[in-house]
Amino acid sequence: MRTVFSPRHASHAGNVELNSGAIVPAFELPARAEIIRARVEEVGLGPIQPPEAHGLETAGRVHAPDYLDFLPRAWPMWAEAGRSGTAMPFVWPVPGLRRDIPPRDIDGLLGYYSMDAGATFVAGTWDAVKSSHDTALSAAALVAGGERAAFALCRPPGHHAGAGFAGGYCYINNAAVAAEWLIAGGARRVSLLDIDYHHGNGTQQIFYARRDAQVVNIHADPIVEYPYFLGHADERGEGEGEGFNLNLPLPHGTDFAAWRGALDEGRAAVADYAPDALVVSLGVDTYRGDPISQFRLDTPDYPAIGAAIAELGLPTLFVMEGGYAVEAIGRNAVGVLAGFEAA
Ligand code: SS9
Ligand code: ZN
Repeated sequence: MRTVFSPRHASHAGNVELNSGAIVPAFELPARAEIIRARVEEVGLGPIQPPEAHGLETAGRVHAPDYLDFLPRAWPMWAEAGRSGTAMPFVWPVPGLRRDIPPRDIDGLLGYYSMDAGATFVAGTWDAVKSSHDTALSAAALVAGGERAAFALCRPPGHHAGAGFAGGYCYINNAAVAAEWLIAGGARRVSLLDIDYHHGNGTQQIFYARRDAQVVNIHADPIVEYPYFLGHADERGEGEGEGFNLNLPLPHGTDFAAWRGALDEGRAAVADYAPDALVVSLGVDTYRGDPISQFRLDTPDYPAIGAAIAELGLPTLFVMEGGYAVEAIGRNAVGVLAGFEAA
C-alpha cells in the first residue's frame, strides 16, 4: 500500500490547548505524523510519496466558501492584532445569539467559525491544513486509479470539521473532501467508516441529507465524551439521506470484544449499501494507553481491525485522524494497514 505524506504538516506546531482548566501543550502534535511515517518505513508497508497540490474546488462543495476563505486569514488577522502564541476562540454564537452578522474582529471570527477552543492557529497552521487536504486527495487519486488501498497520512486530522466550522484539532474535513472527490469522479456511492474514538461529527453533518454517501461511526457515547452534542444512536440521516447514517456509540471502558461487535455491525451496514469505494477515518485513540480516551483496545487488536475491513473487498482509502499515545501510534496505525494488506 502506498502512503501519501507531506513534511509540511510540521509547520503546525507549538499549539497549546485548554485541558481540565489549564493551558497545556496540544496533544495533537508533529511527532504523531513523524512516528507513523517512520513505522511505515520500518515495516516496509510500501512507497511513501508527497502529495500533488490540489485546488480547493472539491473542499468548496463540502465546506462553506466563507469558512474556507477564513482559514488562511485567521493567523494573519491574529498577528495583525499584535498577538503571538496560539490563536484560540473564547466566545461562540450558540442558539439565542445572532449568526446573521459575521463579526469583523478576529476574536469574534474565531468563535463564529468553530465549535470549540481545540482547533487553534499558529503561523504555519494553514500551510499544514492545506498539505493535509492535498494528502487526502492525492491518496484518493491512487484508489480511483485502481490501487486496492492507499494511506493518506493526514495531519492535522479532519473528522470534527463541519461545513462551516473547525474544532477538535480539525480544520478541513479530509475524509469528506476525499469522498466528495471520489463521487465527482464517478463513484456512485461511497461509504465513510469512522473508527476514531471520538464521533466524527463533521463528517456526519456534511453528508447527513445525502444518499450517495453513507456514514458509519463507532465511537465513545457522546453522553459521556467529546464532542458531546452529536453522535447518538437515533441520528439516522434526514431527507433523502435518511437511513444512510449509522452511529454505534459505546461506553467508556469498552474492550476489543465489544468494539469488534460494533465493527461487525458497521461492516454489515457497509456491505448492504454496496458502495464503489470505502473511506476509513483511521483514529487509533481507541488504544488503552491513549491519554485523552477511555477505550481498552490493545496493539495486537489493530491488525485484526485491518483484516476485518479488508474482508469487505472494497477499494479503500485510509485517512489518518486521531491517536494521542505517541509512543504507540506508529505500531497501532500501521498495524491496521498491515493487517489489511495481509488479509
Ligand atoms: C482534551 C479534551 C478533548 C478534543 C479531542 C479531539 C480529538 C480529535 N483537552 N479535546 S480525534
Ligand atoms: Zn479522536
